[in-house]
Amino acid sequence: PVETRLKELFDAELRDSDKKMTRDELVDAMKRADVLVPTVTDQIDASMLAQSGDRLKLIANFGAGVDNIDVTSARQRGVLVSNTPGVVTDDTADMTMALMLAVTRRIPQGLVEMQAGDWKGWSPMAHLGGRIGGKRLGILGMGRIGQAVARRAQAFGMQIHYHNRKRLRPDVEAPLEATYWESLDQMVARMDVISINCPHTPSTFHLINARRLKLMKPGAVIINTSRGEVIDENALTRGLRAGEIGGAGLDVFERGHDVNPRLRELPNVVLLPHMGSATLEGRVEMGEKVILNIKTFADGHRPPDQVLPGMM
Ligand code: 8YV
Repeated sequence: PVETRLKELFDAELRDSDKKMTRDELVDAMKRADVLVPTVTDQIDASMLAQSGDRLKLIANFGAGVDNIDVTSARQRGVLVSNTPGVVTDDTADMTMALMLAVTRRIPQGLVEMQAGDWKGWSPMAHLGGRIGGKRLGILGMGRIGQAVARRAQAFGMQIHYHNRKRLRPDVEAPLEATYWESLDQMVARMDVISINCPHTPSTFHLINARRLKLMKPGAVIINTSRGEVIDENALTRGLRAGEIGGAGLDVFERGHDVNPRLRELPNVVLLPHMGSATLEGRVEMGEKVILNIKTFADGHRPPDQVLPGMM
């Protein structure tokens, strides 16, 4: 569908979406194309841009996060960058809640028990998890997705707290009844659940490091549907193994799909293969956004979702 539209509209060379392109293949594509459509697994760095020649004019990222692209180098070379914001918001926020409930209500444990045919029947003290209603949720990054998580969590009866580069405007914050924490340390120390919803940038890399993980309340849970690099994954694994952290729900990892094997062994951890935005509807809308960005650019205007250096 999106592929057919791309072919109809442009002289498009389609890739095999299941196959990761090598660095050389990407550079080769960048040399031959006016527009490149990378996904989260395609790293476009400064040296690749330098090798790409003068033809490439737009990198229309298939995804909201642009940490796979060196946006500053692209800008310096006059290559525009666009992304697909908005259309991944609700799906990613839904998955954040799904992970939160999966960890706190022990859904995978129940599933495994049922699949193994091990269920011996109902008993009052079996399968007990923790209730999220009434608990404090600390959202790190109160952008579109963070706010969508806040709205959902509020409906579940959670108390909403957040840390962000800046406090939300009252007209946005008021309906959310969210408490702003200027100090991330102070927020981390007081939350029952922490949700990572900020982009990965040089200033958010390992924002949740060993020191901050140690500040977490005993038994608190951390959820990440943003980018793995925001958490020091080794330190998180140590904290979970030591029982200092109550649990984790992770959709993203520090080294892409190379997941720390120790994380996989932990009972209080739910891992998902980066599927936060993976709905059919969402993927179609992402494709439409990419097409709109390319079409607008081809018509001589700035793409509506242009990303500038420092914007994320
Ligand atoms: C996508 C995402 O699956 O939008 C993002 O930033 O991480 C996901 O929605 C991925 O980026 C596709 O390239």
